[in-house]
Amino acid sequence: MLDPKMEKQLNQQVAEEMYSSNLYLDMAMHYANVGLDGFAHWLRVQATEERDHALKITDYISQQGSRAVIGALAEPKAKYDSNKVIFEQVLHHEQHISKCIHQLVDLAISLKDHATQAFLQWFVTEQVEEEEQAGKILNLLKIAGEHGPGLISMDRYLASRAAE
Ligand code: OFO
Repeated sequence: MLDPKMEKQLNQQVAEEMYSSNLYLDMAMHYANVGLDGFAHWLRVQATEERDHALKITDYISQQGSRAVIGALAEPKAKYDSNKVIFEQVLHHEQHISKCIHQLVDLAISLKDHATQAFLQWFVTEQVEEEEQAGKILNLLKIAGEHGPGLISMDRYLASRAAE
């Protein structure tokens, strides 16, 4: 059984992951609308991953004999001024998620909840990868530019992302 504080914060993280999923899905819809199908594909895969992250946490909460909750979600808010602006938001959002995960680890440590600490290590490692991926795409976008052959190459590159 989880400490009520741990249960509450894990459920908040479920909402964070579900919000991430909707945010990336909304970005995917933007790209589908402007005809950059590779960008749309990459973000759809990311949205699915985020939902999987949420379910990984709900499964853990249930496994611990506590009640997982799917709460109300805010409407995703993103700015679509340019590709650079969009992927800056992806990176900033992942940095925010990393902070949330680290706060969860801090709470697990303070509660001497070794099981939750061990469970959260997967997320700590995953966030390093997520920030790296978003940062790489942002750098490539700065090189490729917002239009022309560079952007088309980027679109092809992002289309090659395998669904996990
Ligand atoms: Fe993109 O991060 Fe989930 O955890």
